Amino acid sequence: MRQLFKLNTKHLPLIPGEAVLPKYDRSALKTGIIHIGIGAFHRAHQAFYTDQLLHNTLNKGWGICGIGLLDSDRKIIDCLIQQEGLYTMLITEPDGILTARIIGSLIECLYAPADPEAAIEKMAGPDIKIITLTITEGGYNFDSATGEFLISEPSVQYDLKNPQNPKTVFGYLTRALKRRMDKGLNGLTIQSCDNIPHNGDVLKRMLISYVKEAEPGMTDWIKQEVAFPNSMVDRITPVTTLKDKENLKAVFSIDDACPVVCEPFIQWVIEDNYASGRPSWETVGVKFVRDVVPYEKMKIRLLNAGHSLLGFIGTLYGTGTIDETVSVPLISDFLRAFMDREVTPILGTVEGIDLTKYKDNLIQRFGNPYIKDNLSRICLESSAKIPKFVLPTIRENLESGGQIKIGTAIIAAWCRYLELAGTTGHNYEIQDGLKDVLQKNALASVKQDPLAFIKTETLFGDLVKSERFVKTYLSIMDGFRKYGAEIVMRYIDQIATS
Ligand code: CS2
Repeated sequence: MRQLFKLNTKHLPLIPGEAVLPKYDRSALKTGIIHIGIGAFHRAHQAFYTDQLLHNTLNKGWGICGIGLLDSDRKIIDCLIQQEGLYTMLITEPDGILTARIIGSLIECLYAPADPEAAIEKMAGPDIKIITLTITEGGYNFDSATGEFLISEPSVQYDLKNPQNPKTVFGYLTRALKRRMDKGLNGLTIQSCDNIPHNGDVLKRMLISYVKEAEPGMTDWIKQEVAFPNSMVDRITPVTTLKDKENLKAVFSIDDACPVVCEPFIQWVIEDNYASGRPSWETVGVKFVRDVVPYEKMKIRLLNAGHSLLGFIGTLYGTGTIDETVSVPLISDFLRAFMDREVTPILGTVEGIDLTKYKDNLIQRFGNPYIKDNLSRICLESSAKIPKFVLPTIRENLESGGQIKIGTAIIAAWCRYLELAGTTGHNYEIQDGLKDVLQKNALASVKQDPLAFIKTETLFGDLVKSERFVKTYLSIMDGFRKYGAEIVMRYIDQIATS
């Protein structure tokens, strides 16, 4: 039996040679970045890029402070505090080779609900140059159909009435920015790292909508002093399992209560628009560009939409993980046809990217048999994902006369997935902020009005007014209900003729 080392600063030098360790003096680092939402994705992505950067002593002002705003963040924050911010990133190559790297860039962690004032003061500190966010696609609080900020949300209303004790990211940021403004500090950069088209622009619009209500005198200062770069982020990061933790013990002698697992691929493309300087992330592989739009469009429409296709179709077909789903030739052909026929024609050229290779590589990434990415992770919060990942592709194709069959099949599969949840043989649960509305409308589309699901206006807007979309949707829906996912995929061209 190997000797195990509980992960903390004291044990770092004792960990045997196979794991890559932070070789810089963590006690000499200063916090220059705050990250809100320190889930697995941030820890496998931005914190890793920053960890590489910190090996150069010139960068010691760019340590990260992780802040959790949600009750559900408490567990991970407690765990990271126990481990003094240290955790392991476990990468599995498609051939099964494991690499473990202990990440040292997270130097402080705060659970904001326990002490909102401490979190606000931290964000208003003079050394803080960048606040980054991974708050999920749903965290931006806008109406998917209109793009408007949802000011009437109860948590937003609560923050407007309790500015010193906020709950939402908008309440926290506003309070911290106000303090920076009052102290006469310079502005900073607030950077979204979520899968939303034009994520920086969206964040700016949402924050300013909130500020107009909460602190109307501050909007000009924000427009002048705060930068909101757009960025495209990419690394597949499944939920960590007990087995991953056991592997870490068995192979690397590390006893880590909160490791992250991820694929080898990583990408971050950012618009070079910062208010108070930035780390030289380009030295560790980040790409800075003038316009990130083509990159984010390519990634969201191919990878994230591809994931959603696999999530719903796989669940209906009976598979459990992404790699298992994409290993069914019928499904991977269906996915590839979606990418080639419906997405590629609307992407145009993306500088420096060979789209055919990008798609080949995506299917290989999905197929990595050691990345057990559960379909349940992919399907959760689909109401915040589908309007950004899939619907814009259908809309653009409707406009240009392009094909919409497979995109529409993703929507029909989503409805079928909702209808079947919890029935015999379909033992899965819906996890979605709009669960009740979604299920109600999906079930109503079986019994009362066949269009009830796609009439959900906050998701689909006026898509239901498109005759071609409705006709395609109804025939595919009928195919799913009568014959199932396999037949729909096999005969999609015959089933949907419009
Ligand atoms: C996934 C993403 O949440 C989802 O549906 O598509 O989390 C995906 O794994 C990442 O964006 C990969 O970069």
